[in-house]
Amino acid sequence: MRTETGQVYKLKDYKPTDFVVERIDLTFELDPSETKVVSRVILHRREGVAADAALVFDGDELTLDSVQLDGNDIDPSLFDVDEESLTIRGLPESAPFEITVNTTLSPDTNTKLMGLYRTNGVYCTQCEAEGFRRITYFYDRPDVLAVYTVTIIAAKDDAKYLLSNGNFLGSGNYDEGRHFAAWFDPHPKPSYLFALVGGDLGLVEDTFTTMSGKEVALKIYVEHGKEGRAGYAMDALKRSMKWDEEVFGREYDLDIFQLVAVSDFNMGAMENKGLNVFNDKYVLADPETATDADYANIEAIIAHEYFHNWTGNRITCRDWFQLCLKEGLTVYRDHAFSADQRSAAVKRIAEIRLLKAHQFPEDAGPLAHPVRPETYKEINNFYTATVYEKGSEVVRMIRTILGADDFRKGMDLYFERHDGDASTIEDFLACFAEASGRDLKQFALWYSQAGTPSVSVSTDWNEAAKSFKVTLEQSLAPTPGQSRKALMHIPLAYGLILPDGSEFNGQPQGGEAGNGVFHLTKRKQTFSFTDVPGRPVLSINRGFSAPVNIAMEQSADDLAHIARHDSDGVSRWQALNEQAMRHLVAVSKLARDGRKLPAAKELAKILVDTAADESLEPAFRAQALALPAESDIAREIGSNIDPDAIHTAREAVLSEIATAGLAVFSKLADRAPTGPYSPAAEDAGLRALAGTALAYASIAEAEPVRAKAAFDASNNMTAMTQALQILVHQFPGSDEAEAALAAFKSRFAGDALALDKWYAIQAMAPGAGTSARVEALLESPDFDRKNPNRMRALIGSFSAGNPTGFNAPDGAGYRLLAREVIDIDKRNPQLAARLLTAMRSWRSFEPRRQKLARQALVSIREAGKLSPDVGDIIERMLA
Ligand code: 0A1
Ligand code: ZN
Repeated sequence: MRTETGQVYKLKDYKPTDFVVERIDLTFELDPSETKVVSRVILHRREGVAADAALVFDGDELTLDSVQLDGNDIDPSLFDVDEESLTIRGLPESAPFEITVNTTLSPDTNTKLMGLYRTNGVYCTQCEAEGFRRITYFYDRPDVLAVYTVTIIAAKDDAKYLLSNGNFLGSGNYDEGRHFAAWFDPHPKPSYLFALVGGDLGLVEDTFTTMSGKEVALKIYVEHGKEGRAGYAMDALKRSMKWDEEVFGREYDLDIFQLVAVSDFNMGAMENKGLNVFNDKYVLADPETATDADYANIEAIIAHEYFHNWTGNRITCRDWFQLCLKEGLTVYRDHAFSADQRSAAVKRIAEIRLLKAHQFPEDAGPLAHPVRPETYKEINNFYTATVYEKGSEVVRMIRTILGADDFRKGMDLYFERHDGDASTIEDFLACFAEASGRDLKQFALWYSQAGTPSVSVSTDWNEAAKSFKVTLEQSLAPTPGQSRKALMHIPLAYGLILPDGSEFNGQPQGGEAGNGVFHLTKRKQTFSFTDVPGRPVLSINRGFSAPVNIAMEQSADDLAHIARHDSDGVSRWQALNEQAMRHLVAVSKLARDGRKLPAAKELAKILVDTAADESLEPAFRAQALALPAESDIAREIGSNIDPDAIHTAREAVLSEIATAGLAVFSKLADRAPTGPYSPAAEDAGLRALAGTALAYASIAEAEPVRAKAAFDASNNMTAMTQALQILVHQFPGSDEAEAALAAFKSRFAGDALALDKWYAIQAMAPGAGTSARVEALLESPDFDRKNPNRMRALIGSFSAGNPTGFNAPDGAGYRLLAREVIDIDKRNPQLAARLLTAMRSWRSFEPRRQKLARQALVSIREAGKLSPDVGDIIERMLA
C-alpha cells in the first residue's frame, strides 16, 4: 500500500516573508508554445531579518532562463532552482534591490488551467490560489501585496486585445505585425489577483457613474458572435455596483472594469483586480439558450466577483487558512444582493436547500473541516461548500446576533481599519465585537469547529398556569481531527404562533432572547414564557437563522399550523418540507424492508392545496411542491442507505400527489407567462410552477404526450429543458423522449453550453441503466474531455445528481468515476479532485455498495502517481 505523502501546512506556523516586495514589473511576449516572461521585482530585507537569510521564491513547472540582481547575472553559486522554488543568497543587507527573473512558458500545453493557458485560442490566466508561481518565480502567497505594471506584447493576429489589471497606460505597434499594451494597477495586491488576457474577442461596452460622480468604463469580452448574450451580465454588473454603494457604502476604485468570458475554466469565475475572468456559463444568456436558473446564477456570480473588489481585493487574506474571510463574507453579500433583487423568501429557501444538499453532507463525512481550516495539504481542495456556504451562514449569524445597525457599523469599521491589509478572521470579528460591545469569543467557535450542531427541542404547555417552556439542548458529533467539541453560541430565531394564527410577543425568562432570537450558549437551556393566552405552536430556527439540525417531535397538526400561519414565508416552507421529509423517510424505510407502502393522503392534500392557493407567490408554490430530493432523504436517513428503496418510495408519493391534484396541475401546467421572455423573478416563478405542474400532470397521466407537446411548443430554454427532463427521466426510451433528445441535439449542435444541458439531463436519468448511457456518451465524437464544463455536465451530473444510477448495485457507476478520475487527473488535477468528492458519503450506504465504493476508491489510490489534489481527497476519504 502507498504510504501517505505530501507536506502539511498549518495555520499556527504562519510567518511573514523575510523580504518585502515593493513593486513588480512584468513583461509578457505571448506565444502559444514559447511565451517569454520577464519579471522585475523590487524588494528589501524585512527589518530584523538575518543578513544571511536567502530569498526563496515559489515556482511550479517553470523553465528558468536567467536571473539577475540589479541587472547583472547572478553567479550560479549564489542561487538554486528546484521543482518548487528559486533560492537566492548574498543579497544586500538593507538597501532595496531588483531581482529579474526570465522564464519561458507553454500556454498551449498547460492543461491544468492554472497559470497562463489557452482556451479557444485566447490566452488567459488563473492564479488563485497558487497559479502565479506557474508564470514566474515569486512570493506566491496572499500576504505579499505589490503594485503591478504589466506590458504585453503579441502578434496582432494572435491576440487583438491585450488586457491586464488596473488602468490602461497605453499601447502601440511594433514591426512585423506585433503590438503591445501596458497596464498599471495602483492598488497593491497579492499575486493570486493578477490576470492577463490576450485574444481576438467580441466586446460589449457600457459605463457606470459611481456615487462620487466618477465614470467607469465597463467592458465585457466574449467569443465573437456571442455579444448579444452579454446584455444580462452587463445589467447585473451595473446593479451590483449600485447596490454595493447603497447597502455597504462601497465605491469602485479604477477607471475601468473588465470582464472576460472563457469556455475552459476550472471554477465559476475569478475576481482578479479590475479584470474578472468568468466561466462563460456564468456570463452568456439569452432566452433560447439559458434557463431561469442560469440567469439567476449569472446575476449572483457577477455580483459575487464584483463584491470581492472590497471583500477580497482591497482587504485580502493573510494566508489561505483565512479563505472564508473573503469567500464566506462575499457569498453573504451576494446572497443579500440576490434577496433584494428577487423574492427574499424564495431566495432563502433555495439557499437552505443548497446548504443542506452540499454543505451538511460535507460536514458529516470524511471531508469535514472547519470554516477556517487549521491544516491543509492542497489548498485547491478547500474551495468548499463549508468555506463558502457555511462561511456565509456564519456572517449571517453575526448579523442576527448584532442586529442590522451594529452589523453595518462593524462592516464599516472593518473596511476602514483593514483597507489595504491582508487580514484574519480575528481582525474581522474584532470589528464586530468593538462596534457592538459584544463578546464574540464563544461565537468564534463557528470558525474553528467542524460539523453541523444538533439542537434538540422540547416544549411544555401548562394550560392551568398559561405557561409555555422551550427546552433547547445542543450537541456536536466528533469530526476528523476533532474528537471533543466545545459548546457553541447558536442564535435560533423563533416565533410562538397562537391558536388563532397570531403571534405571541412576550419575553421569556431563562436566557438571552431579544428580538425573537433564543441565544443558546449552554448545553441545555429552558426559556419560559408566562401569560400565554392559549397553547402556542413553536416555530423554531426561523429563516434558518443557524445552520443546525433541529430534532423536535412536532405533530403533523402543529406543522400544518406553522405552514398556514407563520408570518415568515421561509418557515412556512420549512414546515411543509419537514412534513414531506418525515413521510418520505418513513416510506423509504418501509420500501427498504419490502413492506407495503402507506398512503400519503394528508401530505397530498396540503401540497395540492398549496399548489392551488392563488394568494401565494408562484415561485413559493413551486418550492413547496418540489419534494425533498432522493439525496436529501438519504441524508436524513443517514446510514445503511438503499437508494433504490428511496427512489421507489419517492416515486410512489409523487404519484399519489400527482393523482390527487391532476385537475390543479393540468391547469397550472399551461399557465406560463405570456408576452416576451423576461428573466425577472415574477415570470421565472410562473415558469417554475408551470414546469413542476407539468411534471406532476405527466406522472398522473403516465403518458409522455403532454410533455412532448410542451417540448415542441416551448419558446425558451427553461420550458424546453423542463419538458425534456420529464421525457427523459419519466419516459426513458419512449419515442417521445428519443425524438426530443434528437431534436435538441441538432438544434443546438455547436453550442457547447446548450449541449451541456443535453448531456446533464441524460446523465441524471434514474436507474442502473444510466451508467451504460454515460459510457456511450463519453465516446460520442463531439464529446470534449478537455472542457471542464462538459466533464461536469456528464460525469459530475451522473455522480452527484443521480443516486440510483451512480450507486447502481453492481458498482458500475463507481468504477466509471474511478476510471475517469484517474484519467482526468493526468491533465487537470483540480477537476479530477472535485469530481471525486461526489463519493464523500460512501460510508453511509448499505454494506454491499460500501464495499464496491471502497474498491473503486482503493483502485484510484493504487493507480500510480496521483496529483496532490486527488491524493489528498482519496487519503481523507479512506482514512
Ligand atoms: N475566488 C473565486 C473562486 C476561484 C478559486 C480558484 C480558482 O482556480 C481555478 C478559480 C476561482 C471565487 O470565489 O469566485
Ligand atoms: Zn469568491
